[in-house]
Amino acid sequence: MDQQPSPSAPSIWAIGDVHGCVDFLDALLTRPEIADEPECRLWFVGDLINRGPASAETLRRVRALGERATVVLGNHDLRALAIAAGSVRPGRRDTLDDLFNAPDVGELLDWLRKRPLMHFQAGHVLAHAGIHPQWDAATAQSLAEEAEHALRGEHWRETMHALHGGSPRAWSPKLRDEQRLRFIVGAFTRMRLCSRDGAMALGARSTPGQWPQGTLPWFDVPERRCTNTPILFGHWATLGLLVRRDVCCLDTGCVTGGVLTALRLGDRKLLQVGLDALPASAADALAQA
Ligand SMILES: [Mn+2]
Repeated sequence: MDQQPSPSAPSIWAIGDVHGCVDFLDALLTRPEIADEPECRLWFVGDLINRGPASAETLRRVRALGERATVVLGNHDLRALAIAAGSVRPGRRDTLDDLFNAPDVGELLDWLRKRPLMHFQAGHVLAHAGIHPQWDAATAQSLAEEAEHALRGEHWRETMHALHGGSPRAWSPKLRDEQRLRFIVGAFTRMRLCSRDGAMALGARSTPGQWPQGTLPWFDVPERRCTNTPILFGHWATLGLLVRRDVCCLDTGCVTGGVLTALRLGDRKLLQVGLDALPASAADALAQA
């Protein structure tokens, strides 16, 4: 499960937040480094949808990759599920109409809500926002499974209702019921800044240089537990590309004028596609969106 891939194993590419930008995704997947290895694996950091123009088509594209694709849930993926469950109303910045009006919306959302919150394989961890500093990989995996179970079952709409509301800032294994669920899901999908004791500052200004006093990125919290397994995450476009031994942020903001990034796990080769890699018609449509 957590072994390094053997030299003959297929490459694994971790891919940043797509946010409905299916043209960026298509351009990335046709790059020869990926297209010439049809067996390679594609790990998506979540937030496949919303904000961008083509949420339904993005979900169809990734779902069609079958076992080649591993997807973890992001906060925008959960937001679509919350809207579908009637827990929240769409806001001005949501661009999910193409998904909700799609003939296959039911299938696509059922597929989406059965994705995990965390994936641990080939000596790497994949999670949308990261791994809470007080959790080691095994603890995180077991907490992710608790929440995944609640999202996968037939009572998933009740789970979405329970997620709506304030989360405790500090983790305690004694948290129960919706407080526990909200903390777990918040850590995996929304965390950016924490205080030095590991309390999450959800909703704090997270643009570098504007962090509230006393907060720091979750991955720089002293005595963080999951440091021996590199963590691949997204969710933090203002932080942008970060490639360290222990953490890699791959959200490079393709939906806000940036690029879509892929990182190959074995040798950390980077691939990026920007507007200039798109067909002119797609670039025009995005510029007008
Ligand atoms: Mn996100």
